[in-house]
Amino acid sequence: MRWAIFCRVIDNYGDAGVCWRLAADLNRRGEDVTLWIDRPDVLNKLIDPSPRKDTIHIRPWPANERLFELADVADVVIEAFACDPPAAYVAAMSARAAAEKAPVWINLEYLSAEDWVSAHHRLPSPHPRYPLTKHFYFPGFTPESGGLLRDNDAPSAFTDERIGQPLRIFLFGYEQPALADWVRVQNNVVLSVAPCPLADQLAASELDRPEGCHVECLPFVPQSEFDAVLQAQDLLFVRGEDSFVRAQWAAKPVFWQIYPQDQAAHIKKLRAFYKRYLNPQILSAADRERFMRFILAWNGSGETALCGTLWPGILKMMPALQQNAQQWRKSLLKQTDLVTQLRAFVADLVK
Ligand code: TRH
Repeated sequence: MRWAIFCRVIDNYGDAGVCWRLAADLNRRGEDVTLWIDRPDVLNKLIDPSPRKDTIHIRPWPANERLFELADVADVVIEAFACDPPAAYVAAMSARAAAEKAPVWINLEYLSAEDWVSAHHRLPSPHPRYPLTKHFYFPGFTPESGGLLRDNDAPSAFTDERIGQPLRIFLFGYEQPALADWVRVQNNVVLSVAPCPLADQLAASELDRPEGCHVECLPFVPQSEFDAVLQAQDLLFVRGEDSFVRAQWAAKPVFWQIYPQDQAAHIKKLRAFYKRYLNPQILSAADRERFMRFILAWNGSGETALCGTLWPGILKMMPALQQNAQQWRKSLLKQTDLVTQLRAFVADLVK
């Protein structure tokens, strides 16, 4: 079938990152995919510069006056993150529905671990004016959700205890007020920082960095090489949505800086995730409580100084956090991945 994915980049890389990963996974499974994106420049940073092996058609977001024929309309339209496909395209979808058969219209939502997700997953929403129905698709961490993008099951090369070797910590985040408090207590570590505000903060002269805290600035690598970067680390400080999911597949302790939202909606999402992630069979109540205080402060909900004072206690939890990360990945592998579920859902809808 012909799939069309519509993607508007709000900011950062994640909107493009998720859509590219989705397009590539669908394409690898033999689907004919067109990705309409308003920021091809952002996408180009994610795509391998070498000749591409995929057959994905990348299209810049259509000009407003552009009209579409019935034949231009895909069989499956994926509206990523409620981005509103071009009006002319939706009108052509409606014309196709009237003339032959309505295309499947899926609204792919942002990933959330909150409980309400599964009750909304796959819900239909009839269009107010056109003979079209949009279905909501919610990724998630439970079998009742739409699952997670999992384009490779590469077993995580679990770095065993490299006694005495510096701890390797990956950093990819947003502006971080707690960074100075946290860096101050680092010792015998290598901070591998990706291009992001943290790299600039670490480079600032006024930041007092202990002798034993080394910084390695990483280049921005194509998405296909991103997993390997994560595999080479011991701890993963990630952000947003896609790097956050890749860190879970890497089966290393995940320190998530969630994309900030107003009215602290993001803190609810953060808590919902860690409630599932921190396994009571592996981490004591005291450990879980300490970890939550740290991660809340890392996400601006708590004193930034806590990121310094709590860190030694987090380090003591490391073996349990590593076991927790392995166990979490095993549990995620039990659920069907997003693209398998999505294709099955679409197959049901086109019957
Ligand atoms: O860049 P982000 O902060 O994107 C965010 C989130 O998607 C969030 O959900 C959304 O609301 C907001 O944008 C508008 O974080 P994220 O999701 O991790 O996306 C980063 C992408 O960049 C991801 O696909 C991994 C990729 N990446 C590389 O390919 N190479 C790199 O070197 C790095 C650092 C990232």
